[in-house]
Amino acid sequence: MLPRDFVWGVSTSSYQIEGAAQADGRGPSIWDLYAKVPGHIANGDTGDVACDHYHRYREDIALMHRMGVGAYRFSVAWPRVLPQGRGAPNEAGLAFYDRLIDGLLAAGIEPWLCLYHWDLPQALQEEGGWQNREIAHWYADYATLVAKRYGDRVRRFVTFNEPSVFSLFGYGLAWHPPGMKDAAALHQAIHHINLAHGAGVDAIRTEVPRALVGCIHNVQPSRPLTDSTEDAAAAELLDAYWNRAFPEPQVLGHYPELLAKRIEPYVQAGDLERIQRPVDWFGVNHYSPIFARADAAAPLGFAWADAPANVRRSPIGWQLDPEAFRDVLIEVSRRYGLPVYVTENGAGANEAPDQNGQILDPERVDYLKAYTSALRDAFAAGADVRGYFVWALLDNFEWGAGYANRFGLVYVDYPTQRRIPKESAHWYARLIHSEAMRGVS
Ligand code: IFM
Repeated sequence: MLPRDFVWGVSTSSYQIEGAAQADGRGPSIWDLYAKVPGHIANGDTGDVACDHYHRYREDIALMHRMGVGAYRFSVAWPRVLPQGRGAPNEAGLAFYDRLIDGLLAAGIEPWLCLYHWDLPQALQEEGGWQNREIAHWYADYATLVAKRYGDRVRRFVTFNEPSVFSLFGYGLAWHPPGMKDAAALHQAIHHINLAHGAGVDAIRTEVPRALVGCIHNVQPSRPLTDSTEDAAAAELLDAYWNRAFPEPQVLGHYPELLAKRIEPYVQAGDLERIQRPVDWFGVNHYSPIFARADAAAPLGFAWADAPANVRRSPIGWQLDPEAFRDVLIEVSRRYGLPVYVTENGAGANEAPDQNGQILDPERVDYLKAYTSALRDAFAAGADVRGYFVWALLDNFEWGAGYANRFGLVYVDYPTQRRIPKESAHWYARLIHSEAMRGVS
């Protein structure tokens, strides 16, 4: 049985839901520019309006309140509070997160504040972005600003969401901004993100001694596409970039063996101590296993592969394997020795309202049932799992897929911005309610 204080939450991120891209002095982010380039995003979608959460956050808090969630993980848009990435803060942007945090607390929902979910200020990209070592200082200053402002009300701070995704997709595979396929740039970025994490942990602790700080890592088994030895080596390398390049230096104080030599040119004396700062918990995002195949022509020597047709897959083609989730939780808990929170898990689909205007999403309900049951199995096997957040509260801007792939518990009718809780939202509310009622007579 899960502990009584187990946290049941939902997650979102700034660029994916806020919209209001030019409101109240927000500066441009790398995603604003990248999304506008034809061919980058399905259907030419952008995050300009998204779910208009910037104006509708009260309604969104009410939705969470009705669902009964205990915690909400959101991210602060760095360019909304520091339009140039550093220098003068934007009071109107800061005030938005005051309103959001106050609204959450009034509804009895704990805010989990993430500092970085990929929307780097464009002004910093123009100075080299994650390739510039100075960014660790820019990031620490930003972390200080945010911690100082909200630390009286927020205790849970996240330095980064999925650093391996935005680094590999942005610098290795050219699927995200800055759209590069350059091994050296990727290795440089990995190291500077790790330095920023360490500097950010220190900055948050200086401002908020009671803070509980963590970083969120996607952890997913990396599988070879075929039985060939080349594909096996490709999967091992993808595993190093995807599952290890960040948690190992941050928590264990070293880079994975397969990457150490590649990153070495960017490492200065004392850097690993700067990176390995004490954290309070470990965030795991997990959806499915991932696949790799050898590709001698690719800058990294491997290519990302779609899940093969002979495995069970979700409507958007991701492998369904709850046992892999269970094993990941057991392994992460053992390996890193920190309390584990599942900060994202959920299912993508392309559903639409039925003739009664209801959203029936049985595949998502089945997914959530299977994955929460796997989580219980991991806990029973000794994994120190303390919370679970569904991705996502709302349908939202799903990066390269635009609005085509829906992950929300709540459906968003984009033309009207009407929110409709799906069958899965009702299921999640019942689960939370029954957990809360456990042992209450
Ligand atoms: O939407 C993303 C989120 O931004 C990061 N983790 C995976 C989700 C689904 O693809």
